[in-house]
Amino acid sequence: MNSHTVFNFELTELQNPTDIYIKRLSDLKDYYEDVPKELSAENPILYMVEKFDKNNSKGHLIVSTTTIYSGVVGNEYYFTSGHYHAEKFSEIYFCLSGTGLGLLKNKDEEEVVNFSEGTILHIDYEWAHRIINVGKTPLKFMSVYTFDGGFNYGRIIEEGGFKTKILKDNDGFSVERR
Ligand code: PAN
Ligand code: ZN
Repeated sequence: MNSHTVFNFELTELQNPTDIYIKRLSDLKDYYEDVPKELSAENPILYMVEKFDKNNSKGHLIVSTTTIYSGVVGNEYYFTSGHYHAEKFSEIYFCLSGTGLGLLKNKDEEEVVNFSEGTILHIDYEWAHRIINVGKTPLKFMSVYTFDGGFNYGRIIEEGGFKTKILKDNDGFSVERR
């Protein structure tokens, strides 16, 4: 195994991931405005994360891919939880396939940016980040971030959550602010 190679573009796959996990609706139910009972019982997989975390210690980079499946919970398209980084370390997201949006939040300020195949998103460390799949196919992106940055999921909740909602609107989407 060549331990320096982490990604194969032809397969759009991480090589030898060190960790794989899935997130189901039950893990994110508090993030959605309306969770229909039937869907809650079905408990679909919303996204899957594969990580290549070679050293798991200070100073190292982590590479991961996230695949967000296509679908809605109530009227809201599937999205990642979103988080701030615990420390001042930025991140790069690279969209490999699919059609989506990035939602960025810095305290009361929120921004929506296009995030579809070919987009590279530079996420400044001050901004919480969430990706939403607004397409009919899975949206897959690569992220490159530091071990040192860490994760802070609680701060978004303390701030009252993302105020921007990405809703299904006929065949497309609409952006609403609460
Ligand atoms: C990403 C995310 C991944 C899943 O690797 O952790 O896409 O999203 P949530 O962590 O918000 O559920 C990243 O931003 N790392 O820092
Ligand atoms: Zn992050």
